[in-house]
Amino acid sequence: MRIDIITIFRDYFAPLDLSLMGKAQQRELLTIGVHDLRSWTHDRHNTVDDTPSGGGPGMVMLPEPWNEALTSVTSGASSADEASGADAGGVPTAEVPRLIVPTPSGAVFTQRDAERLAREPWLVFACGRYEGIDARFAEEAATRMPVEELSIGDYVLAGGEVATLVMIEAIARLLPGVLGNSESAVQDSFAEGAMSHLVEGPVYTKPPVWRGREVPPVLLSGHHGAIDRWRRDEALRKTVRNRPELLRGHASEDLDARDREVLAEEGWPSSSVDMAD
Ligand code: 6GU
Repeated sequence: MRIDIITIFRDYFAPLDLSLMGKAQQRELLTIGVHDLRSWTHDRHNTVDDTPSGGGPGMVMLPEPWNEALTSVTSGASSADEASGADAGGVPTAEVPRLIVPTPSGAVFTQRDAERLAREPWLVFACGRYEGIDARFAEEAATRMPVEELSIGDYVLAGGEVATLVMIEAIARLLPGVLGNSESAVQDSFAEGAMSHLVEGPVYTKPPVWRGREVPPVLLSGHHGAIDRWRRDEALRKTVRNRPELLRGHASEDLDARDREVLAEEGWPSSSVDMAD
């Protein structure tokens, strides 16, 4: 997968060279280019924003630098100041990328979106700051490529950079070969499948007793059936306590008799599991 990021703060993306995503890049499973929006300004002050039309607080990003940046990045040409190793280089893996515009007014990014976007060959992230990017930029881009506005949750960040890091990490760890066998993504909380409505329960390692606290004996029993059942019990308990909305409206046919027993112990009204909304 190729990812291009357009931003006025390239330094935000230094963590992409670390750990999992650094290794994915070294192994060429992922190619990331980070581009400075100001490279596509033409005035002495490298202006990227102006006052909002109609008045109001803050500043709005100008559509023209964004359009020039997107045109340049998507035609494979790199700007002069990026010759020093920042350019993703190489031939794009698709004719046209999907443009992601991170914004608190976008649709909420979920594990389903991470799974869907991990199947794309080429993504471009347009990181707005201030009060956002002039809406005509996304309209214009949409005549040339698919565009989606995405938020990472119901709170407001200072710009799209951190949200972009979050989305890229969620996507990159799903790319084939990025996670080792030992850290498979299929069992994650929220991963598609039978357990997608449950968060994961607690985990333990060595020593078996630490400061008088035991690892639950079933985990040391070697009985895989009993271990799986215990893990599901704990996942159900934690979901009721921390994320009841994940269970609410969930199809009751996915719950067995033991599930219902555990939920009842947690004080979960059995009738509400059956309310499919
Ligand atoms: Cl994508 N951007 C900003 N600025 N704030 C956010 C967000 C994005 N998602 C949640 N809050």
